[in-house]
Amino acid sequence: MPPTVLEGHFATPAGRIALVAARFNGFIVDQLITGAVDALHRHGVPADRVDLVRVPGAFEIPLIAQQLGRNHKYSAIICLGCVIRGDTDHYDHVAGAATNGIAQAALATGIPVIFGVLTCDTLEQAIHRAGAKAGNKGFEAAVTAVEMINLLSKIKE
Ligand code: INI
Repeated sequence: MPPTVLEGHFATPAGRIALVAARFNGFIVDQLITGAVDALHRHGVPADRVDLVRVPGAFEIPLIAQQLGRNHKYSAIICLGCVIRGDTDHYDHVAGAATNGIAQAALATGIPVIFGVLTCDTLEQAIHRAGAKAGNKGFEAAVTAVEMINLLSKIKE
């Protein structure tokens, strides 16, 4: 007897979706936003059900994601940013805080808080992941949000 498999489908999810996007490295992050909005639209979520919240940098994403999650207005929150390694260890602190904080926001609020933050060694790597050679991580983050909303609703049935 095979196990019962529970997984999220890609049907249009109910509710509003928030994008929390950093302004730092904005020319990359703007491409992630475009990808996320495109993926949501193609999964049946029109732009008027999407709110875009801008924050200064990736470091600021977790607090805002957590606050948005707490007000129960959104089915999912998609976090978008781009951290690029420099000459010092600043990168490690910003990327680490964003990564841990976003994971914590999901656990603290119980709603999907999706990690769409690029952490790259070079600008070229970031460009490749923002709509060039390596796809668009904003698009992928939005598809993950749709799957997770549907999975959460299924396991609550
Ligand atoms: N913020 C980013 O989103 N990406 C970066 O690459 C970055 N670097 O390299 O410094 C960055 N720094 C700013 C940081 O997120 C905060 O906005 C700032 O430290 C104020 O808290």
